[in-house]
Amino acid sequence: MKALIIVDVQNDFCPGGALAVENGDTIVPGINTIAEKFKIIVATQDWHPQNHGSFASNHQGAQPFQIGTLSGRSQIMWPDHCVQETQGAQFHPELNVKSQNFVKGTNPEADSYSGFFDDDGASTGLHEFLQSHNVSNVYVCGLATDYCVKFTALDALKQGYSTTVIEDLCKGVNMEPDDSQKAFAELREAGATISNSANLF
Ligand code: VGL
Ligand code: ZN
Repeated sequence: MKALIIVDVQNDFCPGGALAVENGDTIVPGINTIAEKFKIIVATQDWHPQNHGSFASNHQGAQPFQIGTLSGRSQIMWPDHCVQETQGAQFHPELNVKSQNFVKGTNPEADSYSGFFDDDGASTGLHEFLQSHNVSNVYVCGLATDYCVKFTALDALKQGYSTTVIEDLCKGVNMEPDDSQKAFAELREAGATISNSANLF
């Protein structure tokens, strides 16, 4: 079985949001269209408590986009984003897809770029859900290419899924201008297929 994984298409990652990805909203119509090709559709949702340790605001003296530490691991200090129950954490209003949703980043002590496992190794339930539906092939799209899309697709590969990343339906943060290109290269290296929504299957 094939499954579509829609990563973090949430208001805070779209223009006007707290951690806006340039043109992040422009992928929404394309996701709505390809969703019609899938019977199994899952969506991940960054879903942080206000005291989350990835927020610069929760570390004395830290500025957004600096590197700090969280639970002994190197951690980018992000602006507050996707706080549970806020408008910014909601899916983009034009995302018009019925999906099984999985939240991540709920433990204040661990970040979770991956939709499968947080940095402490705790499962979101996504892997178990896909297994229970006999999914062997996943197609990944969403926000952001260089963080949550990348780490979700890398974990999918590690779990043994045949993994395709839909390049035109992803947008990146690009703290460095070529971060998205580097992410696609790394994913290809790890065994992912990088594809286009126009010729998926
Ligand atoms: C993300 C940074 C922090 C993402 C989530 O969805 O790519 N990036 N939290
Ligand atoms: Zn986050």
